[in-house]
Amino acid sequence: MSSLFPALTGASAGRPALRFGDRSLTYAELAAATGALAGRLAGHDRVAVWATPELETAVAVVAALEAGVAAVPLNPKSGEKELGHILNDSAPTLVLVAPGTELPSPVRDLELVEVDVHGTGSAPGSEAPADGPALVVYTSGTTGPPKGAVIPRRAVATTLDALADAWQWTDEDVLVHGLPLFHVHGLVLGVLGPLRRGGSVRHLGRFTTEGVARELNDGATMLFGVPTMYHRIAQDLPEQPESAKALGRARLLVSGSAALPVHDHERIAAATGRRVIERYGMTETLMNTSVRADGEARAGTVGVPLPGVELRLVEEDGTVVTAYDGETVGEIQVRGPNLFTEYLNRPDATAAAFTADGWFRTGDVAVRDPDGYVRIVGRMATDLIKSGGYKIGAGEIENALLEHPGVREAAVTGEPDADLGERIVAWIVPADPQSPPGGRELADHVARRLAPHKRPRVVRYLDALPRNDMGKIMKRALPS
Ligand code: MCA
Ligand code: AMP
Repeated sequence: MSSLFPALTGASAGRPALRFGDRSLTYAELAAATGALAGRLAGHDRVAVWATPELETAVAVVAALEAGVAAVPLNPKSGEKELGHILNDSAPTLVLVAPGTELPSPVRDLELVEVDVHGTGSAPGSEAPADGPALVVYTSGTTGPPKGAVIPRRAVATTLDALADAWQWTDEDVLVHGLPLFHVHGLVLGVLGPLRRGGSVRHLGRFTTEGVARELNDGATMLFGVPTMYHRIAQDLPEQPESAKALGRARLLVSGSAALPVHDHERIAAATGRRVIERYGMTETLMNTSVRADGEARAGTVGVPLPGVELRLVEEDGTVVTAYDGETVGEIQVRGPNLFTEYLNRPDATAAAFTADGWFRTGDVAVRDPDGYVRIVGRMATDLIKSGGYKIGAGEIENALLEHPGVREAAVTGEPDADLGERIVAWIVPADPQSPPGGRELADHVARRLAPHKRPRVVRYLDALPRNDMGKIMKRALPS
């Protein structure tokens, strides 16, 4: 029996597992397809997955997990520089793709294996160890290229079981979402979650309010989204009374990856009669806290620690906060079986991420209400930007901008944005003040090298960047 996905070998054979557009697989079909592919993958160490929002991505990742092989999901929109870094760092031995996919260099140089979603076979019988790697997911830091968080099989299993407890998530649930499949939210929670429960997922390919409403009217019970998606739903509902009714029918509306503004919470509650609940997680920790299905859905909070997760708040001087007063602020530190094991090839970064007594430093700053509800109030690093639910490091974009011949100096900041949460702003000192590079050109430059979601949405030109006596850029002194 599969330890991560019991339903693959259980009594669920004829039940629907996955649906992407008009293509779907039952558990029996999924078991056959992943079994065949797992046989092909056995003996490999790490494989890449070209993570388009398609059936093939789900089959590829489940097959790798069944084979005990670590999967590295790749953003199909990543630019050459970002892909080059991830492939160099993770060194996959092959890449799994949907048939007919045109791959850009440098992925083209890998051995390519097309995923057959109608394949038949059975997975190798041996079980991989619980602390073995399941996924390597790349996540941005404040400076330098993204780091590969190695997520063990144990973390995937425990986080999904903790969420099942918090959300009363069962095999009766049908999840709808339109999240990308190369991050934890869309892949681990949004695909592996329903499959671990023996329930099903319907992926929209692309998020729209209408698509969500259609599925909720047709038997879906839960919705997962980032705040930008809920913001867009809140904007659409006044003109879409039918969508409001459909959302009102959902058993659970869950938001995460960034804070959902209270205004959007309230607009959705007013239009649908249902409250969105928030959960809080990170690539490195999977899920830490959540509002429980049977708890109070209080806007502006991320609920209580999940079963098995130890959470503490620590002040800047190292004092552990003991107060539950809704006021005393500290960094969230966590411990538990939900954590990653390391940043791949980065022992320095791994060591820096933990305290001496083994707590992971999240960098998120919070207070705790008297009943234990956690309220995130900020982030320690101003150089981390959350835009559309994506974590984006300012340093990475600055480096890309500095590679443009028209840029002499560059600084990147995040600015509040009603739709994206934060938007990326590039402050540029042009090489030639008479003909500065255009905003569109710089956005395309970053999108081509890194990824479209990392492109600056606003470009501002300066004669010089504000610097302190040591020559360090003072971002707080940039004109707002
Ligand atoms: C625009 N596009 C471009 C360019 N400009 N492409 C190339 N070059 C350019 N210069 C394309 C974009 O790729 C996109 O394509 C389309 O134009 C629209 O772009 P944009 O406005 O940026 O995007 P959007 O469609 O408005 O996206 C909003 C979104 C998205 C759907 C909310 O931001 C999103 O999917 N966010 C989810 C992030 C996420 O899952 N985070 C989880 C990580 P196309 O439309 O074809 O894509 S956090 C996590 O995992 C932790 C554990 C947690 O707690 O959850
Ligand atoms: P990532 O590394 O992309 O997985 O993003 C993790 C970060 O997203 C966390 O450190 C938080 O800053 C943020 N985050 C995730 N969920 C929430 C939430 N519900 N509310 C506020 N911030 C969140």
